[in-house]
Amino acid sequence: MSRHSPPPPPAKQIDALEDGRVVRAFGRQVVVESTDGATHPCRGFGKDLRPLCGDQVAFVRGTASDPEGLVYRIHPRRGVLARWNGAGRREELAAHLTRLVVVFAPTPAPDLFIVDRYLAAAALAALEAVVVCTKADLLAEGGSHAADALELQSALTAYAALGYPVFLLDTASDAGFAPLAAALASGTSVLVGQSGVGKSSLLNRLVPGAVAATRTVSGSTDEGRHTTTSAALYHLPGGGDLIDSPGVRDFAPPVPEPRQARHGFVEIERLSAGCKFMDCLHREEPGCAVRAAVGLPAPDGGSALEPRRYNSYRRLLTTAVQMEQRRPPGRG
Ligand SMILES: Nc1nc2c(ncn2[C@@H]2O[C@H](COP(=O)(O)OP(=O)(O)OP(=O)(O)O)[C@@H](O)[C@H]2O)c(=O)[nH]1
Ligand SMILES: [Mg+2]
Ligand SMILES: [Zn+2]
Repeated sequence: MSRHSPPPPPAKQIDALEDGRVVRAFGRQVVVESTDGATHPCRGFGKDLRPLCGDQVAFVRGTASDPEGLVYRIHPRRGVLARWNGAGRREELAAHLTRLVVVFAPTPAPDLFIVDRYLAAAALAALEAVVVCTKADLLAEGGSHAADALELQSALTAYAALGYPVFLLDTASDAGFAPLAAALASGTSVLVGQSGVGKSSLLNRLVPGAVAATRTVSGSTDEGRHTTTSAALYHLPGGGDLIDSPGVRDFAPPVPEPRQARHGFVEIERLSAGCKFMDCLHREEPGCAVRAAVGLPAPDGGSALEPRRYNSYRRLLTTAVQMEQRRPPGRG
């Protein structure tokens, strides 16, 4: 029996089983949306059943005497966002995703390594990804982060050159929201990024009537505080679903084995076809086409491989090697 299949529900409940989707999850407490659009507070049946936001489930509604419904079964997951948690284990965060919306901003100080790792997570899980730099108002002339404008613009240009749709927005103006909504109009997207970059503010902007809590003190540098504490799914008016997720301080996608780290970086994946050895990890190996390309000009005027991206790859590779060494033998 798979770990998602607890004992079957009592016979009298089987008739009442229906399919739904988890639109909010906090531990074992979840909210399930039935196919008629109504929402039902539920909990997982048995202590091991942990539904995720986005999960497709079979559940039974609550009753007048016990308003909490029960989720009996989680249907097979695909399109999963997962991370390596502090204990070095793979932890799944949201399911049935189509794409990641990777958000950064001039404040809190952007960590493009985290952006790169989310983009790697998307590629490793065969999800699409878009990149959003928000709080553009702070970059404008006279804005408090005008000095960072060039650097953030060039990061966006580099992501666009890699093929990612990029958006520069601020939640106080309308510009740029229609193209972003169009990019999210199919499937399920999830907002990810550092805490305080403005994910919930974007969500409130894209979903009329949504009241996702946002940090009240603008520009607060209290990075330890996470305003959003659990993932929640909303429906976009122009189509598509959007999940708001809690911000992070750091993030690492699970890489099944070190040689797969390159799959997370489109340009490294492409360049590695030219390496002398098929299992090249692009470190010190002779005849490595990836290392040879670092900082070289590309035909389009950019760089064949940005030194920062190569550094991101090397850091993820190091994490993958460490995780492999920590893994107990015989376990995935
Ligand atoms: N100047 C400016 N401030 C913004 C913008 N978008 C969001 N903010 C502010 O940034 C702060 C953080 O916004 P949130 O939406 O709560 O950020 P979050 O990414 O959801 O944070 P967590 O839930 O902790 O991960 C709030 O004070 C917002 O008012 C923007 O476009 N411009
Ligand atoms: Mg939030
Ligand atoms: Zn190589």
